[in-house]
Amino acid sequence: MPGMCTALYQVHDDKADFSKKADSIAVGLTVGSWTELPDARKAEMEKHLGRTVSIDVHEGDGTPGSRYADIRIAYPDINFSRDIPALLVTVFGKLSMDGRVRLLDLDVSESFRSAFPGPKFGIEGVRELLGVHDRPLLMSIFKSVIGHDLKGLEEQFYQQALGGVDLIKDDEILFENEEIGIRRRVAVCMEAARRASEHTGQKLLYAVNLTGPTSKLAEQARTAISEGANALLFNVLSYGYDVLHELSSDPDINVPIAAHPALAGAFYPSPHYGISASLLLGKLMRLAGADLVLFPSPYGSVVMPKQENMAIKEALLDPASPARTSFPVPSAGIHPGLVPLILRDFGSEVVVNAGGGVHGHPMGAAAGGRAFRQAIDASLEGVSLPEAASASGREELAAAIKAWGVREG
Ligand code: 1AE
Repeated sequence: MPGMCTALYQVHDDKADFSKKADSIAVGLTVGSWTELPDARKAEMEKHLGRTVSIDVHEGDGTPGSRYADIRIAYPDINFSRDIPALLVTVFGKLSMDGRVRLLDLDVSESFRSAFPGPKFGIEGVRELLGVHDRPLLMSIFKSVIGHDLKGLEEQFYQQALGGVDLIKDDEILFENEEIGIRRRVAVCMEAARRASEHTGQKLLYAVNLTGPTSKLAEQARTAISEGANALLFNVLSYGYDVLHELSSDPDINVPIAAHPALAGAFYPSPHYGISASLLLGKLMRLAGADLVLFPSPYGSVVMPKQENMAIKEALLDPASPARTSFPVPSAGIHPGLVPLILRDFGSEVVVNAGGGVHGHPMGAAAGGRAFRQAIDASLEGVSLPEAASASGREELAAAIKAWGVREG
């Protein structure tokens, strides 16, 4: 629809007249009131008026809570500036607190979208930086770093890198401190990456956690990059999508940005309230410029229903969007025994990501990375993990299977 952004809501109500409800949203979130306006004023306000596009009522089975409607409302672009905060406050600001209403999806107009260049690197750009085009990528999470000195951190980084991972990301709870502040951390970790690459022959991206006051983030990112940082991690939801957009469209911040989903559980899990996972962690993250997006998987320790997970993947990869695609990174409680499931559901355009599944390997973190790489290779060859693990040279995978087992489905 030209010049309109369209929101899809699910509204639960046992008795409501959903047609009235839709019109009250369309009017209430745009011109405020309509029928009471004199004709002359109506003519002036017409261009600002929201429109009910569709109402799909599901009467339910009569049990309380089973009746709902999917309601689509279109909002004229001229009502809001071309930024995500303005869009979200328009379509779901006050409404998010007004009854059992959930924002399922948003379709932005071409004009709105044109303000967002999207991911600077995307899947192809990240693959290009790493020189890896023929397999899923592997990321390891820097774990238990609080309380470590620089030396301990460097060693932990080196062990992860030695295992053949493609990316290492900071833990999202690692903030600035005297001992391992971003500048010092980047310097020693990138040196450890260089040493490890002499053994692995691989390139590696280190996604360093960008933290602190919003006004200092861009400067902090530039400092990290000047010390050699080649990727960033960002807790998007605690700062807001607009901050990600600012960082990702800053020409000086020319490294991929990985979006962490911290706080997402405050928005998506309810069937009645909040924002759907695919919009929150899929469409909006890509629009705001995330090159990689982490989210809970359907298989690990923090579980998201598979249908919602697949909807995030679709949003990140949707070819209908002109933006570069963002890498899906299903995470939390991932171990090598889950790799066949991840590849079955996500295909090759995925980053397998693990913290405990790397560091908790019985033979150490380097072996943890190798076990994952062996699991990825076996899955790509169509060989079952137990069979692959019985081959010589894959003792790391055998040990991982003994520790964590293999999930079949
Ligand atoms: C959904 C985010 C997962 C994450 O950030 C994290 O640290 C996971 O750690 P593990 O793999 O569960 O140890």
